Amino acid sequence: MIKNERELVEAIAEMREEEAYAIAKAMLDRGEDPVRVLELCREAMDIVGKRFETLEYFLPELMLAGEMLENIGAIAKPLILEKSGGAPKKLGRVLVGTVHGDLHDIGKNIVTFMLDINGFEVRDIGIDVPAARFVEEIRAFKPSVVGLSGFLTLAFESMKETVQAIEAAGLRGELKIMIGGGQVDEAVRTYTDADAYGSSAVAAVTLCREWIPA
Ligand code: B12
Repeated sequence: MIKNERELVEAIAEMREEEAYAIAKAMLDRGEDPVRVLELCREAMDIVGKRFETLEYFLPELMLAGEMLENIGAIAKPLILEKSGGAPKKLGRVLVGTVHGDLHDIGKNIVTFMLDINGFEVRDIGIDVPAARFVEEIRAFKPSVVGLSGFLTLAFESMKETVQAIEAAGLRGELKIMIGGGQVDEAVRTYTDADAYGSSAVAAVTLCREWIPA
């Protein structure tokens, strides 16, 4: 990690809000990759998360960290959009939501944004979405891919239930299911029986490109 990248991660992790915005803005003004800037924010979130676990930080710090990420995202996203040249929507439909019991949505929002600017027609159905609602939305929207997001450990159970509900409704054959969010890995994919997992918004785009050929 180069010097100003490390400074950005540290400023966020140390809750130096104004400094974090100033560094992020300076990096973007210099033309550094906005996707990389978001990735650095995510690394900072991991540090914040660890400090929360060890009781060095509490809920206000989690909230401030989330706010910083959203604010930096608001400056980075238009630049990502500019670079993409505003792709036309024609590739296929993707339904995205955070599963039941989980309110974390910053990652999901980045996934939705990246899919959108890469030419997919995305329907984002929000947070804390019960399995039955996913089934209803699939029937109405007819997506080729469903993306389940979740950060909490309990989200893994909800992801599994959602995959089972989609299967029980007879819809599994018509679509692919991808999962993602902080701690999701291959073991969680196996547990939930999803088709694939993605560790970033870029991975979500790659999976959709694979499954929905242009
Ligand atoms: C910000 C934050 C919050 C904010 C959320 C704000 C918001 N609007 O989302 C607030 C303050 C509300 C919050 C609340 C809570 N939180 Co919180 N939070 C975090 C924190 C610091 C950052 C999360 C984040 O946004 N990361 C950045 C995003 C960009 O990363 P991401 O979600 O992983 O997304 C990327 C990829 O994973 C991927 N991706 C995401 N979704 C998908 C989907 C698909 C299909 C694909 C392919 C890819 C993909 O793409 C994204 C971009 O690259 C994490 C710590 C950490 N390690 O990150 C804790 C953390 C997730 N929180 C935690 C906890 C415990 C809580 C609370 C229970 C705290 C409490 N006592 O109330 C509540 C839970 C509320 C609930 N029911 O959901 C724990 C979870 C522990 C666990 N194992 O379950 C963590 C890990 C902190 C910790 N280490 O203890 N939190």
